[in-house]
Amino acid sequence: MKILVTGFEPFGGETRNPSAEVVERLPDTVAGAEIIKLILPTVRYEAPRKVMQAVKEHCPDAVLSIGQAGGRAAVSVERVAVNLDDYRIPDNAGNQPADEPVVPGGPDAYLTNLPVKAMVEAIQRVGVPAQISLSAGTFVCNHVLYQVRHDLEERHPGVGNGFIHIPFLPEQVVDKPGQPSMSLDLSMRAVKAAICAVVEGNCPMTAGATGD
Ligand code: PCA
Repeated sequence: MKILVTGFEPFGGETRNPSAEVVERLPDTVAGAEIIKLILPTVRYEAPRKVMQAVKEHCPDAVLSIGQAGGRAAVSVERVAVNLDDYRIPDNAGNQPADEPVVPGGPDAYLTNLPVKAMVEAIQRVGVPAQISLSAGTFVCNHVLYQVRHDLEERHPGVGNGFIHIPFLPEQVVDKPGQPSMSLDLSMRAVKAAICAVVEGNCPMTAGATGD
């Protein structure tokens, strides 16, 4: 089994993005699955385009994207992608769409086809706070989750697709009193546990073929 795991470059004035740091530090194999790593620009159209280029090149069984969700205290396994771009701040190329669809004419939403409950339970079992989330926001992360799923349905049906938001790093909140954070070690542990849950075959597209 092969999983493409993506992280994002820093955005919104931050100098770090824990999602990129987690992805860069992942081992090349988790639970027997080969891990392909990719860091995405935090840019509206460019990010999903890069994901789909990597899908074409590597033919993964699943794509798992990781992003930073400042303000959240727990690791959030996203369940829903909505067809809405409504950016609170500009992305790293200055795009700031308001009330626009991700894909004109596309369905209002997609539900992820990764085993979100098993992923949350796996993360909690390794001692890290985790929850299912029903909103990936309306910024670049949601855009990537929606657009990649849309493109996979069209061009690579059966490939799994999901998203995990992780909190700020402690170093990012030293000047943001009251904001929650999570150490890089804990976020790493969470992402590895979630990958294990995907590999363990709770994932519809891997049922009966749970890894190599
Ligand atoms: N988080 C942003 C985009 C990139 C990232 O890491 C988001 O939640 O949309």
